[in-house]
Amino acid sequence: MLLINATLATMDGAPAYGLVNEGAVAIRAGRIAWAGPAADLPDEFKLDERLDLEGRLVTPALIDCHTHVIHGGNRAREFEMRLEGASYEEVARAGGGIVSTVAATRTATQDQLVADALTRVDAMLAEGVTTIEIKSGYGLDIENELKMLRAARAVAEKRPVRVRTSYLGAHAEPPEYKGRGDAYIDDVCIPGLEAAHAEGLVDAVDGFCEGIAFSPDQIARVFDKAKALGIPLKLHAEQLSNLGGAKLAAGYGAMSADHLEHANDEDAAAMAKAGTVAVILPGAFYTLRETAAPPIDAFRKHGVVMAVATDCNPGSSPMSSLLLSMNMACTLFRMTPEEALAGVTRNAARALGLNDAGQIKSGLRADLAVWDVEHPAELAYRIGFNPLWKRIYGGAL
Ligand code: DI6
Ligand code: FE
Repeated sequence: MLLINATLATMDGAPAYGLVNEGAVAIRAGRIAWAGPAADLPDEFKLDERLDLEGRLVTPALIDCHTHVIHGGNRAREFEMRLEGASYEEVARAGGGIVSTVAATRTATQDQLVADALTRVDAMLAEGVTTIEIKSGYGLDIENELKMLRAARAVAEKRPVRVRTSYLGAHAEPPEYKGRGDAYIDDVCIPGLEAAHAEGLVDAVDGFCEGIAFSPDQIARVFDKAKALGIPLKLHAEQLSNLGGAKLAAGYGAMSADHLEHANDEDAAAMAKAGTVAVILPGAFYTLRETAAPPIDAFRKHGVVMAVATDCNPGSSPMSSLLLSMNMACTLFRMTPEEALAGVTRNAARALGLNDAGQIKSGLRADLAVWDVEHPAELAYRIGFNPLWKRIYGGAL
């Protein structure tokens, strides 16, 4: 298939979105065979099947690189409590929060979890997403962590989407291990990781390094096991306080450290040195009415690669719109629209360790989004408006 009459935002690292006016994209066998100005199109790519985009904008398809889209139930009641004045941490300490989603996730069947998640996944696909990262972390016992990861894999069988899983056994202490975090890590989290890995369910290992979750020492034990198994790492770090999670993640060569509202200049320097991507999650900042913003200037100064994601979860970010995340990253954190678009394409791919997506470049997967807009800044600019015209997944419309 040949896309003609296209404006391309290639996001290939060239300045100004890598914009190409009057561009063309040739797609063969699910890959981008050629992309560039139509005037330069070689004869061998003048394919018969053509799609005239009438000047519309083509970007790499979007990648949501941090979600908890598989979960049981919802936390609308907790939303009400927080509006009445309770903080996220108070709700968590009172047995609500993550632990209440754990109860709902444990009682749901795998099929129910998938069906429930598909309503949110469909909203993401409708905005041009073709790759979604999905975490476990609401099972918190071996069987239910496996159930969540199997449900995540099943999403990719039900919909045309690529799923990357992250094992998040170190998300919270389940009620039966309350106050016994070390025992939970040894008895459940690490054996659960081994079991999930043996079943081919784990693309990355994640953790929540926080006062209401696990300490850097506890996370390090999970990371040591992941390293021994050869699994790449990610970490929820410095979301509500600075415990040294970003430095820990960088020290282990993690693919990403996520949230980072309380990260500082030193953390940014360590992440830059390690090539650890900063995943910015404005939906959680907004929902929890946080006041400390992630240190975007420090990330820029040190050259930390920045991604943007929804953090779609029932508590701190009940949001399934990646376009809204882009808008929030700009308005709340003063990221530029170009940084936001790179954050959900090229840099999101990097946060997942994918080198075959996130840019319009020959050889990469033909995962593309066609938008009814004139300029790529419009994608971050409008609020609650979806200008997607067509989504192309592996070369198929
Ligand atoms: N940080 C978050 O924002 C989510 N998990 C995490 O580690 C929140 C998960 C939840 O509240 O259910
Ligand atoms: Fe998260």
